[in-house]
Amino acid sequence: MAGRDKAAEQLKEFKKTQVKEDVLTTGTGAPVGLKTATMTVGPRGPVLLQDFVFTDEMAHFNRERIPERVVHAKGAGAFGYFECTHDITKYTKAKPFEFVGKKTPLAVRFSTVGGESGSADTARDPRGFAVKMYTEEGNWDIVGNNTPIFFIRDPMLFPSFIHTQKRNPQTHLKDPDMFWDFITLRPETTHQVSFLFSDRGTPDGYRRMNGYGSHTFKLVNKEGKPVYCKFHWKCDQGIKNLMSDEAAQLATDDPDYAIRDLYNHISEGDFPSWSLKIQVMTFEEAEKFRYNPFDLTKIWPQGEFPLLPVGRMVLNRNPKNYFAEVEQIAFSPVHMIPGVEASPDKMLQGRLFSYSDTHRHRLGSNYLQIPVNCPFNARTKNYQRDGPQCVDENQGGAPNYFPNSFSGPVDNPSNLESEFSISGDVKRYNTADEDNYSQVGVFWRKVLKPAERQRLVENIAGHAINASDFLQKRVVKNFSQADPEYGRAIQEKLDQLKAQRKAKSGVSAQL
Ligand code: HDE
Repeated sequence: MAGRDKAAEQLKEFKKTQVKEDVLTTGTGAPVGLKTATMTVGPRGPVLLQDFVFTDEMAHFNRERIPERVVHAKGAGAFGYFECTHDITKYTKAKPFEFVGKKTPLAVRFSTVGGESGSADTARDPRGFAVKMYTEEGNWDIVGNNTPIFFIRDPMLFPSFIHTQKRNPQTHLKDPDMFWDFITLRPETTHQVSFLFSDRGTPDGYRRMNGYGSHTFKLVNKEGKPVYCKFHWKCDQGIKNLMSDEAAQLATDDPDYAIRDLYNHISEGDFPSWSLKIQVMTFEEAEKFRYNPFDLTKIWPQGEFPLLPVGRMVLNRNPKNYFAEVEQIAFSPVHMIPGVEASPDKMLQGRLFSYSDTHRHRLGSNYLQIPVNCPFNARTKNYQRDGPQCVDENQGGAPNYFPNSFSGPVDNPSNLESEFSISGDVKRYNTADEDNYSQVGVFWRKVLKPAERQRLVENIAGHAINASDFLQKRVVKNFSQADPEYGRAIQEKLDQLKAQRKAKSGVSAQL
């Protein structure tokens, strides 16, 4: 029918693939005689407990929901491949970069961050950009965002920060006081907040945005030599953002706008792609660098650390089943492969613990056996056994202890991580004042065009106007420290909005 897109036609497409209808069964595979009526004593009930067709269905329904992700609950997934286009073997022995032309299968999940699983896709929010490559040496996840930076630089603050983006514990409403209180008490957030309230805070779907590994990682080559690196996924479709009013309109007209856009484009054979680029910093350069190169609130200037081309990611398959392949996909920054290692970045280190921990809670301790998470291009051979929902062959008769004399899997020093030395006094270092404003000033003055600066100011003021007066003062003070003009413009807009509100309430008082 005219006007119906691929997503709307999905069930008809399914029907075409069915040569004849399947026989309906219970969960145990027994054929069902009548699906529309319970088994009762007489036409008015009661229902018999022996009705397995009913209890089997109902008991499963009662357990359909697993916990949604505590952040990044709403998302879209797709599958495809990564193709290496440039030789970077001098930096890394990681399998996807083994030779030019090599293709590695992958899965991607894009997401919003703060909203629940039913929230609107066009909300002002960072976007998750998580990639899982199924390599011959295990699964490698780059679990990034559409921003090269983040709000905080110490993982201790993450749960509190997220609470301020979510709902007030009493009102169950989003709370501008919570939001701006935290943001202005922790000024290291200023850089990412400026990004968030700029046009890039409302991307036009998931196909029109960049992705970033964001953290500093280590690449290690065959000789065991490491360098530091950052990953950039540059959108081949070109970046496109929604204006605030368009985003707000779509939130009511089509809250699933980004999921639908991705699904339809892939269904129609218009496969989105991203070019992978890296920045490289040697250990010597890192040692001498003028600020902490592991600080996630700062970028590495591209003038000093140019982007090097590496390859291309293409998404050419939609999920066959959303729950199986997207809701259950489990990314973790700790899922690394030989040739890619962690840097000392505290935020990355915090995440190395957090993700697999949440998966064990959300999906169970055998989450790596779920097909979409299973490293199908490698083979899992280890000494882990049993646990809830063990659904593979549980490594059969192989020994379950190490070392052993019965040909169980063995380790090999060629797979050892690179060595590094580190020293320092053990203590809790307060990082609150580690230059929170220089790069924000550059963003304001050099990156944004005048019209973009104006929209940024309008977006910040339009949100902060709903916070308490003392917080509005702190907002102005905070952004003034990045650039006096930035703060002044926010103050001016706040005054304007206040005057408008006053005039409006005056008019309604006269009515
Ligand atoms: Fe996450 N984050 N995060 N995050 N994150 C999760 O993992 C966490 C951070 C990101 O599509 C959770 O499976 C901590 C930065 C993406 O499934 C959780 C810290 C970046 C996704 C978690 C951060 C991200 C998540 C929630 C600070 C970009 C969605 C459910 C130390 C570089 C992945 C889950 C998907 C999801 C923890 C900060 C990206 C709770 C502790 C920085 C794309 O584990």
